[in-house]
Amino acid sequence: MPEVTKRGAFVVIEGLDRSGKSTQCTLLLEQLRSAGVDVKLLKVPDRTTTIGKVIDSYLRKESELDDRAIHLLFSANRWEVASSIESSLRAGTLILCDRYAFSGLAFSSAQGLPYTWCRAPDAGLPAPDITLLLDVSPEAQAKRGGFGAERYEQTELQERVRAAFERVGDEMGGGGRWVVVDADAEQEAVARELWRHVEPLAQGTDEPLRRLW
Ligand code: T5A
Ligand code: NA
Repeated sequence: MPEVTKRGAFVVIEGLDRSGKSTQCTLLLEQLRSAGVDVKLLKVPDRTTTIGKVIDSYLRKESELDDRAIHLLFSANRWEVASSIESSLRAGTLILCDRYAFSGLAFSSAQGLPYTWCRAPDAGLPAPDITLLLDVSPEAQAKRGGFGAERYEQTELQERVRAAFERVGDEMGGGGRWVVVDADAEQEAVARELWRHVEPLAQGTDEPLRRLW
């Protein structure tokens, strides 16, 4: 058996609601698989776990929770998968994740919780090698199927979330680890742009796995 020298890359797709994350994750998954890459797709929140079910009920407006309580549950829902992300990466599997801690920071700080408080519970999670932020304009977002059904899907809040993502991006700095992609474009154009950034990581990376933040 060949020795595994590179670990798998950790790729995160972030963005506003309806920015096309799930659509693009599916396309990327197919493209990676047809390139022979060992890849696993994750999604946070994972609504199937015990914690995820509480989150799901809150998002569907079937229950109420304090803003801080729901923030901590979103974070706990990531910690539930942290060790399996890490072991997959070490085994050479590419992890593609639909949303991550940046959503937690952007959505909760947009609701008015202090930014540094919001960051704290995710400190120590595996850090992505690249985060691709799908940036959709409020006009394009409102036109997309299903917008408005869930709790955070209001234009004014999404504008604050968009500004919060900008702050997160500024603090993540350069180095190609945070990339803003125009998600108003057609699906195929967005997919091509994502592939341009993901392809160089498809065969793994020699970089040590970092932690947030
Ligand atoms: N949240 C999440 C927090 O507050 N804290 C946290 O820590 C985390 C992790 C649920 C909510 O939870 C919040 C953020 C969210 O408000 P979710 O389950 O990921 O998060 O739900 P959504 O983000 O709403 O995910 P969606 O699946 O609804 O949206 P996607 O995945 O961005 O968009 P997608 O691909 O489903 O596409 C939406 C529609 O647009 C069309 C699609 O066909 C579909 O109809 N579309 C396009 N149309 C035109 N042009 C394109 N390029 C298009 N791409 C897709
Ligand atoms: Na949604």
